[in-house]
Amino acid sequence: MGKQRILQNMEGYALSEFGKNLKDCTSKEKYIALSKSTMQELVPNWIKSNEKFEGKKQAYYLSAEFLMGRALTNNLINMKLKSEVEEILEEIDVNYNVIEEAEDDAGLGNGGLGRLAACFLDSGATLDLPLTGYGLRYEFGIFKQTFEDGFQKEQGDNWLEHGDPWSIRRDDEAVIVSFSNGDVLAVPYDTPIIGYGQNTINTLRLWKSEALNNFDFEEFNNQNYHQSVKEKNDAETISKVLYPNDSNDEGKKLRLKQQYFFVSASLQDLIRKHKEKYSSFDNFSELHSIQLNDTHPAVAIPELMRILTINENLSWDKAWGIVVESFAYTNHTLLAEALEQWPVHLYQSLLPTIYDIIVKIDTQLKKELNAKGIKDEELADYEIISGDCIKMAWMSIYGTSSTNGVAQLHTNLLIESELTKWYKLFPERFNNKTNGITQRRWLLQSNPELSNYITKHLGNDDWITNLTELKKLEKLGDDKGVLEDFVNIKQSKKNQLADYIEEHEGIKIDRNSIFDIQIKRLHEYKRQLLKAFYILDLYYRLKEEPGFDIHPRTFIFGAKAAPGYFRAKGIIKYINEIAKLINNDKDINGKIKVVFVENYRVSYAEKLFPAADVSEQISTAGKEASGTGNMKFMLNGAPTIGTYDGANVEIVAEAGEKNNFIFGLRVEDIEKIKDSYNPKEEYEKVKGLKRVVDTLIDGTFTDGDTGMFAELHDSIFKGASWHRPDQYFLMKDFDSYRQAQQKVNEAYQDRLAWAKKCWINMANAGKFSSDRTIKQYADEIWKISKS
Ligand code: GL9
Repeated sequence: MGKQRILQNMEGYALSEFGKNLKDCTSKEKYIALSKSTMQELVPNWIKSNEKFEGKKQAYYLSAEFLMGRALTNNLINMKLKSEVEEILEEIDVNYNVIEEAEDDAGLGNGGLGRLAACFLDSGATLDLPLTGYGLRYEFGIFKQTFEDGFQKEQGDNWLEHGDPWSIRRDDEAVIVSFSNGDVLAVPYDTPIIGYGQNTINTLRLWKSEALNNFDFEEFNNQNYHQSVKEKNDAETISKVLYPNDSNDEGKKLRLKQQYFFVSASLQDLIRKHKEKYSSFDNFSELHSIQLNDTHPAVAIPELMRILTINENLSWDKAWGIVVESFAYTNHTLLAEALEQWPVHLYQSLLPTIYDIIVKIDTQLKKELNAKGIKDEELADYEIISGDCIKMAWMSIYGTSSTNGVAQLHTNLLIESELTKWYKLFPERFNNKTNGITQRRWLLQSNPELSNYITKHLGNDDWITNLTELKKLEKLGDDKGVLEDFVNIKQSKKNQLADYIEEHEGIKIDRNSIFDIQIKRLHEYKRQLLKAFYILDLYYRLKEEPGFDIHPRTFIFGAKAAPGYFRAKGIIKYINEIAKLINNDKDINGKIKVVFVENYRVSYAEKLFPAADVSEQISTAGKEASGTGNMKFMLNGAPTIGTYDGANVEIVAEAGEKNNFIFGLRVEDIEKIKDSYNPKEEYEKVKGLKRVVDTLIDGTFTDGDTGMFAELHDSIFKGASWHRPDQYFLMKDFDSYRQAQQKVNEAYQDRLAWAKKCWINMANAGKFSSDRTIKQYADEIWKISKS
């Protein structure tokens, strides 16, 4: 590929779009010119790639969230163009990093579930599999977070302000989506998903909502200016903003509109393409496999029934067979508050036809259950429409041929407890697909230093598309020279992060301290508050216990709290108060520092994971379905301090218990104690615990009279109508966590022994490539194959 051509394209774009010479463009404009010029290079291959899958079975990933992050570097790497582009830019005196940083994250997701979808697309294209993503093109992604006096504030994320150079609008493929109160237009925007090596380029198709008529001239003439643009505004509201809830179902009408909007548009798209080629639907499920990413797109089940029976005149039974064969469902959580249940009246008023179909599905289910010998009294346990609620999880299991959990422990819990009844009905439908992450973004892109070192020692870069190759490095874990190099690489990533934190958070951190990092959404079950208590205890001991000493530590947090989640916001404020106290206390000599980074997001994560010494995965056992951050730390060589939860279990099984720091109650322990658990006992008994917990109410810190801290205190001792006191067992796990942290401190003293633990974690991360996960989906659920 001609360097000259990329540069020429950039110059041309700068002139025609910005009316400037390239050299006079802002960094943002240069970023756009470079991205557009890259698009010109890849689009011919994209078109070819689409053609090669024609007539073959394809898979479709329906998801309300795709947390893509930045595209430029990822695309250049996958096109194997990155170093060439760096050289081109150098020639015109432009620093690539400045251009890279000019790109806004595409933050169209909340956390793990949305980022998983992004990793899956990368793996699908790299494995040369026909996998298309379908979702919503939110105008505003996950909010921008700032801290004001330690409180989280949210700002709108206007990521499209300067346009998105990576997507192409396709007006010719727009479809109409009908609601009871009118029709809206769904316009697709296509983004190329470039497989590593560029042999396959798949598509992420995101729908934007628009009005059929943007402007009512008659209303305008009658001076009703609001009315004249009302249809436009109402329609555009649907894809305006991502709901910022993590694992919490809000049950809002606009959210239901979003779900139906993108699901209906996507299915109409598939049906139209199918009908262009075939005159019947007999082969529809042989050519399409549609994965439902949680229950968010579960309305696809009645929607496809509607299209097939009403629009296409198929019999109910025939249509039902196609639906069940075509769909598969992934469950991502056991948290009760996340299980979607829609009020019947919302469906009735907004989607009456769909509601009638759900009633029929429910009636059919009950007949089927009766036929299987299940008595009328027991039907309530299964019914999809239950009182005034529609249970989306039940519909998703009944209307698909596969239900999977996202880590072995999670799948076991689904089968043994939450979904036992369903498992007994349809055992063949249940399966596990342990999550994974793409090594292209989470190692090759974010940690080029370690990537080069790995490639050097393996003698090739096969690991980029076959991560289990890393296992061959395990035997170097006793080579002192290797371990020293490894420590130096980690140090350089720590230095880079320290520079970035100094610049962006205004905090100087000790580069030789242990970088102990917890980055994930803020949620009580993830127990950031447990870590806060531990840090405070450490601080008091350092101040008061003569002779108590530790290796310096920097505790780094990154987390957004859902804007309406009062307790989560209280925890952020509390940690920021602790940070203020500790970071300003000269007595402790900088031994510990606490940094809560602002606006944690994918592009920040890329700087944090490679620099970590310790990975914090401390959720209450049984609550974190899988976790995927845990895998990103492991791949970059950080041991886990964590509970036996989610994929932590599998991480430890791969890398060895002795190379990680496992603590706390297990699922079985919690089962045994939960009915008689009294947090007060632990609080009184465990040395130092009272002192730290009391700071929530004794005036040590101020919450600005919001009552946040007292409420956190109540969450531990009082409970509420919806939960028991200390439902996440912070008091019970505190001492065990503290002991595990003490072991981390001791283990770190022996630098080479520590480096070996890190090395073995990295060498055993192969299983956690999303390439492995996607291969399993492709072989076992979708039944799709390479071109
Ligand atoms: C989640 C689980 O909580 C995570 O444990 C899991 O790793 C991911 C991906 O399977 O799914 N389920 C869920 O609702 N979220 C998850 O992260 N929440 C968000 O992504 C907001």
